[in-house]
Amino acid sequence: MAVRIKMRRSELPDLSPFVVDPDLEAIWGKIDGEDLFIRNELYFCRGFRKLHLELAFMGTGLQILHCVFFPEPTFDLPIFGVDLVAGPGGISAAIVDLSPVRAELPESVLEHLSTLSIPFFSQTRELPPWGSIFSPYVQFIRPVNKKEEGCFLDLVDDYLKILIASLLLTVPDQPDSPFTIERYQGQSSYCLQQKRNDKTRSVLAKAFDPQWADRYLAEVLFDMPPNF
Ligand code: BLA
Repeated sequence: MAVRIKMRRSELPDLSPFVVDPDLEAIWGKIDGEDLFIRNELYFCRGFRKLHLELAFMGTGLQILHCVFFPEPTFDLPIFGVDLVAGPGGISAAIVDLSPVRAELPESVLEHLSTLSIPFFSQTRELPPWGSIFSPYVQFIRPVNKKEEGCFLDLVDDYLKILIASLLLTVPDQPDSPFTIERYQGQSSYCLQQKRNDKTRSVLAKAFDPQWADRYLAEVLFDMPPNF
C-alpha cells in the first residue's frame, strides 16, 4: 500500500518536502515492553497543504499505515484518507475515503466515484459516531483473504486517481472567497472529529504518554489548516 501511494504521490504537481521537526519524522517508543517505531513522510504540492504518510510498527506485531492528503482550502477538493490496522491475525481495519469539506463532494469527484464499481467485501464494518465526516463512498472493511486485500489496494489506487484527475482540473478560489472559508471550516471539523478516535489515541498514549498522544494528534496527525 505504501509503495502504491508513493507512486501516485509522485504524480502530484510541484511536489515538495514539508519541513518537519526531525524528532517527529522517526519516533521510537515502547508498548508493553515492546519497541514501537513510527516513520512519517510529509510533503505538500500544488492544491494540497499537507500530504502525510505514516507507517507505525509495534513490537507485538501491530502495524499501521495512515495516510491523509489535506487540500488547500482555496481548492475545491476532498480530503483523501486511508487507514490500515494489521495485527498478527491479519488486517482488522481497512478504511478509505474521499471526504467532503462542504455539503457535497466536488462534481468532478462525484462523477467518477459514482461510476466506479466497488468490489465485494465479505466483512464490512460499522463506522463509529465521529465517522459522520466520511462520504457515502467510504469503505470500511476487514479483508478476509489476499483477494480482498488486493481489491482494497486497487480501490485506494482508484480513489487516488480520481483525486489527482480532479486536482488537475481545479482552478483555485481566492483566499477570502466564501467557498474557501466554507472548505476551511469543513477541514477544521474533519480534524476535530478525527481527534475523537479513541483507538488511535489509546495506542499512542500507551506507547508514549497521554499528553504526548494529544500533542501528536493535534500537531502531526490532524493539525488544523493555517489561518488565512
Ligand atoms: C481504528 N485506528 C483504529 C484502530 C487502531 C487505530 C488501533 C482499531 C482497529 C480495529 O478496530 O480493528 C490506530 N490509526 C491508529 C494509529 C494511527 C492511526 C495509532 O492512523 C496513527 C499513528 N483513522 C485515521 C484515518 C482514518 C481513520 C485517516 O487516522 C480514516 C480515513 C479511521 N481508524 C479509523 C476508523 C477506525 C480506526 C474509522 C475504527 C474506529 C472504531 O471502530 O471505533
